[in-house]
Amino acid sequence: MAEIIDLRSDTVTTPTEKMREAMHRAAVGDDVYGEDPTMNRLEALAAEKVGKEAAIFLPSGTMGNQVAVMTHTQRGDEIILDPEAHLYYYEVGALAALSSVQARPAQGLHGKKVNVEAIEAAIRDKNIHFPKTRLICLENTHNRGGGSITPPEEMQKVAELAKRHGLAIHLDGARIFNAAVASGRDAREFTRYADSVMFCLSKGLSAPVGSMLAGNREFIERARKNRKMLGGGMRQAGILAAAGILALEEMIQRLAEDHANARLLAEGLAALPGVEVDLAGVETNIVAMETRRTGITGEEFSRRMAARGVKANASAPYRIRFVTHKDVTRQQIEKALDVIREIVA
Ligand code: TLP
Repeated sequence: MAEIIDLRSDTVTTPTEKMREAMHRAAVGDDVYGEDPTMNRLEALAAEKVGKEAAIFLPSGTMGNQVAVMTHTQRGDEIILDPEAHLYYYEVGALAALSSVQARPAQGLHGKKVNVEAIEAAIRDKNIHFPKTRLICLENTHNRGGGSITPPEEMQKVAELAKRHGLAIHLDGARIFNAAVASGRDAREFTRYADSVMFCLSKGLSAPVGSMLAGNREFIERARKNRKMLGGGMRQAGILAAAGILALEEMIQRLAEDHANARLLAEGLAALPGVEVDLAGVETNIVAMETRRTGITGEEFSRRMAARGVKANASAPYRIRFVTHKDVTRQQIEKALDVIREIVA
């Protein structure tokens, strides 16, 4: 079979041999009773990595985000987030369906400069007609922002605003370790400005399944109850936790390779006629390529690449998103560039 170069997402990464070995040997127990020793080890390690008191394992990042919102809010509350936030854009309307909260999108909640004024303007006062603003959601790195990093100093500004207004902050840190590695900072420098943080084990970190939600002990206790309500209480989940422990112990620093590959890809694309890449915006493992000037839609571009063995998704009518990860080599990036060169020629 011809080689497939899969740049659709870092979610496609497969577990390492060492993870499979560890899963095979994992000590397990019933995690709903809190008796799975491997899971207990993962949850403690995860909490430590992001500087929080406690953490729980969830089957997906989506469930992690939604359990967080459910735990922070009450029915009818309003939450402030970026209109491009994963929580709002890609989670099947779960905010409304599961937590009965209203989303208040505010522009510019991510990137080098956060629009603190837009957040402040979105916070409701006590007028009887208004819903209660309860929560601000941030996303770092920002998926639809092309993997952009929001520096800790910008998060701090949001945290100070939230504190003044008595609001909580949830951080969708699906790729927080990409942000940390790319900026040469500890993940805790980012997460200290959030009351709760979700991060994924099964994206760049390559575990087969799972995400973590971390926060203070009392919050995580209530989140555990909400996870159970959604059917997310798992039994011998140590099999999955074993891979998660390796994800956190061994797979973080190597994300730098994915970032170097993304840069290589971005520079190669920027040199091609017709397509456009904002090079300064490529900070981690995501590259957004605009196709409008070629006249080829994102969907059509995606089809033409797939026919030549390169997979990447359209993320807007004239945009392709490429995501680099452990299972794509530097050499494959060069090959992908050859394919794209053929298409735009
Ligand atoms: N993102 C996926 C798709 O859902 C778009 C991807 O391929 O990038 N937060 C962020 C910032 C994410 O990018 C994702 C996954 C999630 C949450 C949800 O994680 P999962 O897929 O585990 O539910």
